[in-house]
Order: sequence, then structure tokens, then C-alpha cells
Amino acid sequence: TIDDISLISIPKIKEVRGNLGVIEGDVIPFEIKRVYYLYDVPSDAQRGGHAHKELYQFLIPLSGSFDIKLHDGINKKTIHLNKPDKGLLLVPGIWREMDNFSSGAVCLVLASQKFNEADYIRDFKTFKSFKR
Ligand code: T46
Repeated sequence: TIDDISLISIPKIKEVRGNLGVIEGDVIPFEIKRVYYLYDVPSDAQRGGHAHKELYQFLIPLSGSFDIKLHDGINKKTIHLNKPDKGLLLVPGIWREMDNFSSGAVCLVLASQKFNEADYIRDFKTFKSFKR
């Protein structure tokens, strides 16, 4: 459910030379099988608009900011991602819509599985019945 969705602090090495964030060990609860990123997203664009059946994802706003609207079939909430040391853990079965990307925003995604279109639910009605 939506209560399983939380921002996770990414450990960092802070120096006068700048910060270094590291993800290893048990920072995220899955093995990373794929890495991809969203960039050059127009400010009026929408991404997402789907749920995943089994995929775990960890989203990091490496640069800039955006909003993510989450729906678990019953409850919904919106989270503003704008700190490169705070990532969002998305568990399976969550509908998400992303918008309000700032200029220069980059969203890094660490994922638990390789790309598989069959893992997507791209229709909200189908998502609602999947959750029932
Ligand atoms: C998500 C949000 C946060 C691939 O061929 N390989 C890939 O690894 C990915 C991620 C996408 N694609 C293709 C599939 C589509 O034809 O790229 C196109 C756009 O993918 P998608 O509709 O998934 O794009 P977003 O930005 O709406 O969603 C992406 C992730 O795919 C998705 O899992 O949760 O970012």
C-alpha cells in the first residue's frame, strides 16, 4: 500500500570538495538489474501513468525536481522529489504519474528487473481490478 512508499536517505560522504552519495548494501531492498534515467523532460510533460506488477524501483532526483502522484487503488498521495540524497522506493502495485519537471531535472531509476512490457499495467481500470 501507499504506506510502504517512503523516502530513503542515501548515505553521503560530505566534504568541502562536494558530496558523494553511495548506494550499496542494504540501502535499498532489492538487487539492481537495470539503471535508466529521465532527462530533458519538457515542463508540461507527464511521465508514468502506469503501475508495475512485480518491479521494485528506486527513484533519485539527481538534479532538479518533479512531482510524483501515487495511487495504491484506495489511497493516493503526491510527493515532491527535489533532494539528490533522498530517493523514493516504489514497491509493486502502485500507480504513478510524474509531472512538474523543473528545467534540467534528471531522474535516475534503479530497478529490480530488466525491461518487460508484460510487467506494466497501463490502464487505470485494469489496475483497479488487479488490486481487488
Ligand atoms: C516508471 C517511471 C518512473 C525501454 O525500452 N526500456 C526501459 O528500460 C524503459 C524504462 C523503457 N523502455 C521503453 C518503453 C516505452 O516504449 O521506453 C518507452 C517509455 O517507457 P515508459 O512508458 O516506461 O516511460 P515512463 O517515463 O513513463 O516510465 C518510466 C519507467 O519505465 C517506469 O517503470 O515507473 O519511469
